[in-house]
Amino acid sequence: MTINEHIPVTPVVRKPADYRTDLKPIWCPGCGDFAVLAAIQQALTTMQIDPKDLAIVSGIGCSSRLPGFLKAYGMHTVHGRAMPAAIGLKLARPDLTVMAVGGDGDFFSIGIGHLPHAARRNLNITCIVMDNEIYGLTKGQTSPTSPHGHVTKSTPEGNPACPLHPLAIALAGGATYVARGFSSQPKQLGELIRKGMEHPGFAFIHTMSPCVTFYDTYKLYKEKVYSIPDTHDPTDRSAAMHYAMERDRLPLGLIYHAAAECSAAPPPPPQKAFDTAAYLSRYQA
Ligand SMILES: Cc1ncc(C[n+]2csc(CCOP(=O)(O)OP(=O)(O)O)c2C)c(N)n1
Ligand code: SF4
Ligand SMILES: [Mg+2]
Repeated sequence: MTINEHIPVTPVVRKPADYRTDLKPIWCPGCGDFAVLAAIQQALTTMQIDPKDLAIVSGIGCSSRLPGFLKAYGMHTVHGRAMPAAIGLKLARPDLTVMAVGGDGDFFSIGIGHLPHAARRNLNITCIVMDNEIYGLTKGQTSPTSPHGHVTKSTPEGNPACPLHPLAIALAGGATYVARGFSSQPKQLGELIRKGMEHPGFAFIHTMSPCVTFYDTYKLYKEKVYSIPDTHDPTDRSAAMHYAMERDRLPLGLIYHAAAECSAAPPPPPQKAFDTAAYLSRYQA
């Protein structure tokens, strides 16, 4: 018996505030991203994740400032590249819980090529999009989720294009967990994020997160949102696609969750040791 066995060990119990850094968000008062930050803190607290085991990666945008406000490893990368940076990080450090966060411009405009590939590889990454249907940071240009006809500085005659369907893109790519939350319902959002983090494959959480300064959609969203009924079978991808394609209403909750046997990322194929000399010989004249 050692001396240490007589010393009672008090387990560390982390509270939501323990996950916050001293950096104060410079988001506009009322920005939906505050609620997303709080929902992530709620999920981390429920899971009691140790900040040293967590990495949060973002692109560029108001929403992409989020990693700075949370105690974790953080990477504030370049516009549209949160996902490739998160993929590289996850491959290099599979022991870390990895989250990729950012805005609709970041994930669906310049960065759209990366999302379906991360989804089809089913890497164990939680992707949280804060969708305000506008470019907030650059002062209110039309984004790929802005409504048809929307008048902004970049579309003074009205947006000529129709918005894309973020949930459908994630589903079509093969994401094994797909959900939607709303900043005005942070408790539900926190639960959806927690379940996404616990999911062993690629989790996509679409958050309706209004920009009060350039496109205040709180009232509009409150009229459009509804809860996905309990009768929905989340393992049914066709039924999930039906919810994903809705435009006039905004279904909230768990849309798709692959059956357990399809959830986990596939194991990598067996690797041979890399033969540098043989590889370089291919380039010899
Ligand atoms: C390569 C590149 N192109 C354009 C920009 C300018 N830019 C910065 S953030 C942004 C869009 C931000 O919109 P979104 O991702 O929706 O984030 P939000 O600010 O709305 O949260 C743009 C176009 C940039 N930083 N880098
Ligand atoms: S400009 Fe919009 S998105 Fe950016 S912090 Fe302000 S309210 Fe939020
Ligand atoms: Mg945006």
